[in-house]
Amino acid sequence: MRPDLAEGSEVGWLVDTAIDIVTIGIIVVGVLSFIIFIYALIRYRRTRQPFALREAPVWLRRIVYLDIAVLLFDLTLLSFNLYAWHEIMIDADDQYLLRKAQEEGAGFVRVQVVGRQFFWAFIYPGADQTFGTTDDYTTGNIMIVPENSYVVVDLTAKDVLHSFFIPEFRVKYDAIPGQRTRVWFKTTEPGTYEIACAELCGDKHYDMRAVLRVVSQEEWEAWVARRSNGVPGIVSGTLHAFGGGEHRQKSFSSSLSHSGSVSVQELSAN
Ligand SMILES: [Cu+2]
Repeated sequence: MRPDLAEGSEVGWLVDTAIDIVTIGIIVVGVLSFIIFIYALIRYRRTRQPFALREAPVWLRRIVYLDIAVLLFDLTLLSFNLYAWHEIMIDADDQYLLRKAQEEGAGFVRVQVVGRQFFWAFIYPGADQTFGTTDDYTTGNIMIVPENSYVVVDLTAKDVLHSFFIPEFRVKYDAIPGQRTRVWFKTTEPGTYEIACAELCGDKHYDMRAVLRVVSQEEWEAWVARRSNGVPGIVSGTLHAFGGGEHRQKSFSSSLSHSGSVSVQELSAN
């Protein structure tokens, strides 16, 4: 029905199910409507029924049952979507997610994400867990997060509208200049995923993509320790196999300074 896409986040099924309900609903309603339409075209064609009926035949009046079915479908869709919306957007403030992480023994990570023409910068709060201090560090076009963790993304843009899109995590949210938006996901296992920009933001929009690397807890801790010790933030990585069966490989090296300027170098692309 929808393209088969690996699922990296634990709440992705809410988005998938909402899409499935809509898809199944419109197929059922669409097919039923066409059957009735085609039946009416044949049964009431001019040679058989030269004059308009003054009243609908009895069976046709009962079509009201279809209305009831549509109403039930709408209620199903509405209640499921409200539930998904509540789970993903309303209930999920930082305190709630932090509590959940503690209960489940999962990690909790906060990352600031800045979109600009045409790359993504990821700012980490450092060992003190506070943004805006000297031990913050930034990566360009590569986002690193630990496995089995709640990741809260604080999102903004420097120049124009961008949209932070991680297909495998069913995450897509606007990055707006001058505003902070917030989105979160929960990682499961280590893996490498694509981050894209889903808002036409200029002539290199197509190239505004980054890599999301979900790493093991040990790798994560080692990385945080290295960064927090003031080691110049150089991150490199290789991205294998974007979705869609097409195999691509890209190597990145991104460096940054503590003032927050980021340079990203694409080492090779094929
Ligand atoms: Cu963009």
